[in-house]
Amino acid sequence: MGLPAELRPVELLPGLIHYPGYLDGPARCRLAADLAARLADAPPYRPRMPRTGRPFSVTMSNCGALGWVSDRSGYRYQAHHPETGKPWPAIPDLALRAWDDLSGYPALPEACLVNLYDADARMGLHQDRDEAALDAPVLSLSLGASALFRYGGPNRSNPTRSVRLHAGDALIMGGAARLIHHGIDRILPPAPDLLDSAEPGPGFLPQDGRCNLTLRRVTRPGDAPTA
Ligand code: MD3
Ligand code: FE
Repeated sequence: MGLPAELRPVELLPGLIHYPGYLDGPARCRLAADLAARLADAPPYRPRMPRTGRPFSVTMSNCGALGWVSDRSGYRYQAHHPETGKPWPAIPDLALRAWDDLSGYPALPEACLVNLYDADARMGLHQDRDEAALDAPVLSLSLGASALFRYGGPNRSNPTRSVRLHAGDALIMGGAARLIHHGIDRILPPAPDLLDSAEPGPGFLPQDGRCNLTLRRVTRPGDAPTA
């Protein structure tokens, strides 16, 4: 017996592990409710690309001691919301538990980036390398609409593949996969056969929208925090 086939972890690449349906319905519901409260305190805002100032198609917020932000001056981690100036709210407990369960990393995550996609939003192919703790994996949790996730290799020219990410899926990117290129090609429309049983939206998501949480260790454990 063991796990049903659709719940078995799949190693997409060495270090890139997909856990389909990692969060069950009640867990997704609780995480969404937690998140709704956090986002009331730290409202999603629309980041801009460095230099050009071009707006992202996703909106973002963060939880945790440090949040990832982007504006005309660049990408960085900072302790305060760029619009309210307030510290980011705490990382939802369920997300911390998932980190404990899946990361294998001996320190807590410091950042939980919240990406909100409407049906037309996407995220171009990029690497995550703004963290000093590149020995720590990145953990992603998906809520809401499904998405087509694309992943390649450490060089932009490496071949890419894609996989669908659904609500409740977890993805861990560590080791050899930590610096691979990746992105979200598109948000998928709700499956017609599931329309009746579709989960009620968590409130903060637009119709047919998607939410992704990425948990990261930013500083190397033991390093003095920077001002
Ligand atoms: C592979 N987010 O926030 S999560 C991001 O669904 C980001 O919102 C996407 O890429 C999203 O930076 C993809 C999956 C993911 C996250 C981080 C990774 C894959 C990764 C870091 C390294 C390699
Ligand atoms: Fe990324």
